[in-house]
Amino acid sequence: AIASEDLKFTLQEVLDTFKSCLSEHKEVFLEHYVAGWRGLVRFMNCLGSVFSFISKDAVNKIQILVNHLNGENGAHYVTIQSMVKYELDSQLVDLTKRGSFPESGCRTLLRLHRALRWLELFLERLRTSTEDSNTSVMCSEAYNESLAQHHAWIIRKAAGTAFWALPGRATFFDVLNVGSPEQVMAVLGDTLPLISEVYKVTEDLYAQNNILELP
Ligand code: 1Q0
Repeated sequence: AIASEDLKFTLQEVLDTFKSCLSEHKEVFLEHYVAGWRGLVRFMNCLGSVFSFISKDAVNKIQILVNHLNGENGAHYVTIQSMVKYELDSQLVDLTKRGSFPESGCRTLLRLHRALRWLELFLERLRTSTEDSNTSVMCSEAYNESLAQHHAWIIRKAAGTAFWALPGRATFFDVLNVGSPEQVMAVLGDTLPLISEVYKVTEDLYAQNNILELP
């Protein structure tokens, strides 16, 4: 296929990537986690330039994690579990205030993890939506229930403004590139449980290690 085909986003593909995140022992492979986010960012880029301040931050965080993965201590970054253990054991994480380790894997991944909760809530709303549902409303409700609680006023304001630029449900489904609305619903139904599971495994890990509020 030609380049434009390769660039084409498909929801199925991204969701499959999240599927491959979990090992049989419920470890989360960082490489696949990051690949899932890459796909989401590609999708967001199709939605227009109002979202570029969001995708810039996401890309930046993805890159930080990729650098850890490809770095000399990359072997410790294969799974989120091994990353957390390594960084905490080696005291490579700022626990109470920002300082020496602004790019720790733990604090960087936590930001994406919180965004994954937004995605879960948003996709759940999409899955149960009807023809006259409003994507901007679904998106801001999901945001207010999740990420907004971790964002300063100015960011909430900017995000809220961007949400109004979201395309309507029909266009949105087209961009997802899966097929008919029924097929979109089916793919969402199959994959949401997987995203929820990745979210839950990560959440439990962070809770056990008491690192859910890293600065
Ligand atoms: C489609 C609309 C996308 C809406 C995404 C909602 C998230 C809004 C976030 C707005 C804030 C971004 C600006 C930077 C914020 C940072 O301050 C913050 C904290 O980091 P730090 O280093 O300052 O402590 N960063 C974050 O909270 C990370 C935010 C990452 C957001 C990644 C969003 C990726 C979205 C993908 C769109 C997918 C569309 C779904 C389609 C279905 C496909 C399965």
